[in-house]
Amino acid sequence: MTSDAVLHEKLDGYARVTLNRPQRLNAFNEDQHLQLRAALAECAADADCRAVIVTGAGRGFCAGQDLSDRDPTLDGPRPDLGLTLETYYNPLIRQMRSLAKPVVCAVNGVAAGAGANIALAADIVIAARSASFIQAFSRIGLVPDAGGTYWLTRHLGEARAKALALTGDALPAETAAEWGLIWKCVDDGDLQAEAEALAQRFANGPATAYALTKQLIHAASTNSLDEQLDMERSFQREAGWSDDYREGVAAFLQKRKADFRRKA
Ligand code: T3D
Repeated sequence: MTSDAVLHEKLDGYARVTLNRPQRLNAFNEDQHLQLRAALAECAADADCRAVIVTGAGRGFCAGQDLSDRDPTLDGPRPDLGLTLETYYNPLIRQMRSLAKPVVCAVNGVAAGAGANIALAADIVIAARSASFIQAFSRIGLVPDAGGTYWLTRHLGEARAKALALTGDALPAETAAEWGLIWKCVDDGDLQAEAEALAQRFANGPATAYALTKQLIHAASTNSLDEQLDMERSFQREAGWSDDYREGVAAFLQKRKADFRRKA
């Protein structure tokens, strides 16, 4: 890998990972996939990194698969797109979901195709007012991937999921926020500052509780209430044994701000 298809900045307790192929609206080629995966793996392994921002360079967040890598009109066997998903997109989505740290996606512009669904794989999605989410797949004869049918159906319900997926129409960021597909929409000029403030807050927060909370919420959509109550009991037990709990309660009782980043 010789290009800078992904930029990885280590900041104060958190990292910013920027998709960086702006001339193609940060559409994914193999290089960008591999660099993003490597950056996220480094964030996962780095104890000083307690939250991650994913964003895009230039006027778009990500336009999904780089279609200039494909030419289905050429003679020869038809491409196996399932292989691309198996090799690149599915591991990426699983990596983002299982990262034991909050992932904030700052959607700086259009998020189309797999680009939209990669954004939705983050824990918290903040979008610039000018951004939009496009399930562009049907425009080129494909089905939503990178978790699109999962996120849309769970967050929006079948009616809106089907309409967005079948039409491929753009969903403006403001509507995405009103519908509960994303956390919030902010003025373009405020986007990066909002994402940074949130990541900084997570960097200073209780890391164990965040990691456990992510898992609980992921499990909630398929667990029964009984299963979820049992899981909460087990995870609360673990949280209660953490240094963060000790510090959180001590700080409360001493009427001071908790310092979760202190060295134990
Ligand atoms: O292996 C597999 O293929 C399976 C996996 C599939 C996953 C997928 O993501 S499939 C869906 C792929 N993505 C798309 O179909 C979206 C294609 N892009 C667009 O529809 C439009 O670009 C947008 C709606 C996203 C934005 O439109 P607009 O008018 O703001 O920008 P533009 O002028 O179309 O794009 C700007 C440049 O980016 C342009 O290059 P140029 O003409 O200035 O040299 C355009 O060609 C390039 N670009 C945008 N999207 C892609 C792209 N180049 C390659 N691949 C792209 N996906």
